[in-house]
Amino acid sequence: MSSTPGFSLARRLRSGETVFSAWCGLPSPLVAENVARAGFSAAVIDQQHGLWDTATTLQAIAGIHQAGAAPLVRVPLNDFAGAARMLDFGAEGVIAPMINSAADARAFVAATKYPPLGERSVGAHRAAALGGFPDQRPYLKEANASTLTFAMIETRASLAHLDAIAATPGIDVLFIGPSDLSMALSEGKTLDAHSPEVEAALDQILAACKKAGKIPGLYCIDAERAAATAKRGFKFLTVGSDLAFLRAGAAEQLKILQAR
Ligand code: 3PY
Ligand code: MG
Repeated sequence: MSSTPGFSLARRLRSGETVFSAWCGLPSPLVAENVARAGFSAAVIDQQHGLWDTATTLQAIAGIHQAGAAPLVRVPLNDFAGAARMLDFGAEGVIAPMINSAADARAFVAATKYPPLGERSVGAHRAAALGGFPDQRPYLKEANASTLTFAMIETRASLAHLDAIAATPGIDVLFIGPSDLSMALSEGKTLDAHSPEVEAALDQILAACKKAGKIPGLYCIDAERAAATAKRGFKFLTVGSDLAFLRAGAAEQLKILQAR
């Protein structure tokens, strides 16, 4: 348990630090914890396309926290109530897919930030315990600043309303989903997270973040991509996935055996 109460990821990102995060889709708290233990600053539990249920998510949040990383949860589409619940479970941030308008952004903030920013309902007993607070009152005081909302930019509509989404008070990070964005920008013809159209959108989103004082984030297929886009100015970067790490590790060992 950390000696100073509270969460640190928001502070690190707000101070301009670059943060690399794991991404976990396998519904195993122990896998997520061990990936985090490799040294990532954060780990995302992906409830949108990953295989997590409520009980495994609850355990994984504690395991990732115990590993010294910040637990984050991507919730399913339009599940803002679920996002608030994940913050109550102790997530340091919540990622909402396909935020397509200022109204979407406001609804996300309403569910996940306490008054005066939003209308998050009080009851964060588990989050307060994980944060090392004696009860939820001190957590309530700092939760708007020390937990993070990630609005995913991954559709044509989200690009059309980019400045309004970025300007929404209580939205902390604009997080790009490059695969969905590539499908949207190619009218469904190409799934290519590194397409020229996506590359151009990255620059547009970086500029919107700069203008609005928000943190730019990007889903990256691997460490090469994360390192290259960190140089371009992205501050929150996810790296590969637990499944990809597992498959790559197994394949590498077999390759050695097959070469003999
Ligand atoms: C995307 O690339 O669309 C994502 O949502 C990343 O998982
Ligand atoms: Mg997506």
